[in-house]
Amino acid sequence: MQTTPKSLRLHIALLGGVNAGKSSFLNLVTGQQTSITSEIAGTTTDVVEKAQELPPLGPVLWLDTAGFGDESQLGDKRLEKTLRVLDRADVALLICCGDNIGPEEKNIIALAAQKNIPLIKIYNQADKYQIKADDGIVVNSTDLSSRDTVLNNLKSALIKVCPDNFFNSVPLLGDLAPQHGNIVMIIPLDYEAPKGRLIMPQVQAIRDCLDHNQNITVVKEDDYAAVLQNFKNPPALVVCDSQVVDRMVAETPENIPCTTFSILMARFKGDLEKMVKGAQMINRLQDHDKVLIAESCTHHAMEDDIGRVKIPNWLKKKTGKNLQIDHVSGCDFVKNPADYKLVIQCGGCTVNRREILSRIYQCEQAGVAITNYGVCISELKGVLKRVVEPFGIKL
Ligand SMILES: Nc1nc2c(ncn2[C@@H]2O[C@H](COP(=O)(O)OP(=O)(O)OP(=O)(O)O)[C@@H](O)[C@H]2O)c(=O)[nH]1
Ligand code: SF4
Ligand SMILES: [Mg+2]
Repeated sequence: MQTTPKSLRLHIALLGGVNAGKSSFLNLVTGQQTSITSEIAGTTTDVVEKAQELPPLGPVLWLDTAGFGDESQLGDKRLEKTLRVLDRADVALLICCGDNIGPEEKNIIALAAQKNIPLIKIYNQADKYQIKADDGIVVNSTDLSSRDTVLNNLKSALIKVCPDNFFNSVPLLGDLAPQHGNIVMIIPLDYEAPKGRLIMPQVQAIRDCLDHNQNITVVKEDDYAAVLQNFKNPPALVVCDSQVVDRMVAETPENIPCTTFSILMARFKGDLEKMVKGAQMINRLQDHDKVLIAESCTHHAMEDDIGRVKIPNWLKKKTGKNLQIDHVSGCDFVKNPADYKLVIQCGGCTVNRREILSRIYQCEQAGVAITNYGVCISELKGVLKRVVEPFGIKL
């Protein structure tokens, strides 16, 4: 954990027609040969990612893409990958040849607007073309001596358009307890727990409590009830792994707020209220309804995997219905979520907030209910009402 995880970086996509100079611009701003450039159209064939610190903005992730208007045989496949970048970009930079806004550029502007992604125009190749437009940053990407000026102009443009939540993101849990308040975390160490470490949501929760000057007690589920007895005053909050949520609720007096790590992530990474609303669909599922389980990474599934095995089994048991359950994993999401009655999204620990919001948006557009693992598990175990109370959500 020496470096900021990818998922917390501001994702900046470099978009434009083939040969506009996207990769050259990336190399200029990163000050190194990050991406291959050439005069051959279609040089960048896949998304190139590069992490960088960009003070005062903080950590960013550049996403160099294959250009629009690639006429080659693989052009459509490359474009499909570029379009997917729009599902995780926080900001888009449109790299233009001079100030030419042709059909490809207009298409990119429309796509970014549709997805609500702020866009900054970069008028590149200023040494070749006369640039009249004044609504973008004028650049010659081959002039390495201009790096500082370009970076300064870019930073001020980014600060103007950056999404508010990048600067003022909701804390993971620091706002749920007072300063110096006591927070108990219940972390089971079953065979699914990685050897010798904690998983990212747990580490992030501990860090967030320290950032908010809160005290943390970490226990295993078998010790929780006894440890609770040791508190002179009740703790301000208890957080557990979803797998033991029913036990935590049973052992936690009504006056102590409690929730799960996954529910904290559902708020931090997306929209908790919408995920809670989506979970209500579980009780309305009918025979032959299709349910999609969407995982944001391609981790190696364990024998008793939560998404592959546990949730499908609990879902079938709770509903008593004959459901068709499909899975997707990684950056891919279904083209048409309307085929499904319910989408159950994973916690999304490896992706950014915008990517989860984009999936929520696609489901909303298609009129499909979406929830996430943590919310779904709590609903399936009959304790959702209790674990969303700390967020002021009433069921
Ligand atoms: N004169 C000049 N040439 C540039 C500038 N920016 C890029 N080029 C040249 O234009 C050609 C294409 O640049 P790339 O950076 O590979 O363009 P790209 O948009 O990444 O292209 P694809 O990956 O093929 O879509 C290269 O030969 C660059 O050296 C610029 O500002 N001025
Ligand atoms: S929560 Fe999602 S992104 Fe994180 S490890 Fe699980 S499947 Fe991967
Ligand atoms: Mg390129």
